[in-house]
Amino acid sequence: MVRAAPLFTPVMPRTGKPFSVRMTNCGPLGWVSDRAGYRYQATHPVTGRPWPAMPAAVLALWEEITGYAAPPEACLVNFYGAQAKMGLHQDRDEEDFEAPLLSVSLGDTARFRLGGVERGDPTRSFPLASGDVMMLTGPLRLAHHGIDRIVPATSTLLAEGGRINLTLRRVTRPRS
Ligand code: MD6
Ligand code: FE
Repeated sequence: MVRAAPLFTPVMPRTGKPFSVRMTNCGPLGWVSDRAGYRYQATHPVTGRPWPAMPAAVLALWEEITGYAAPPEACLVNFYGAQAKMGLHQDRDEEDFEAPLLSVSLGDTARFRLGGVERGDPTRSFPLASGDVMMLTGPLRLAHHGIDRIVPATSTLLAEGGRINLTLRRVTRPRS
């Protein structure tokens, strides 16, 4: 998949500061960030090509865990080297906040931080290890969250180390 849609380095809106995490996507829509802002789009920001299809196993996992009536439209793939982290944020670029968010962690363990809907709410942190699947739904759908750090050499899944996280999202409101 990363052969068809290479990892790119997103930058922060306005400032252009690069993320430490590299990204790609699969599915009909992909999440991107550049100086113009955060958004979903149907094509890769560097190659201009449509994102590769979502693997059947990923669609099946969404169906099994979320039971949501419509399939996910975006699978964001985050790649973390040993030094990468992700600041506290909400996932709120979707139209549909009714749909859960589903994440799959692969490779080295990460220290995940979870807060509340308000930015100043208390936070707690816990490890996400390779194979962990986490759903943010209900009152946690809009909770702040981030990755404090990667714990190096905690998995042998990726030959060169690091961590991959898949985040599956429904972006548009399914029509009823
Ligand atoms: C990560 N995850 O685990 C970053 N977002 O690398 C997220 O930003 C995330 O894990 C929404 C729902 C679940 C998540
Ligand atoms: Fe997120």
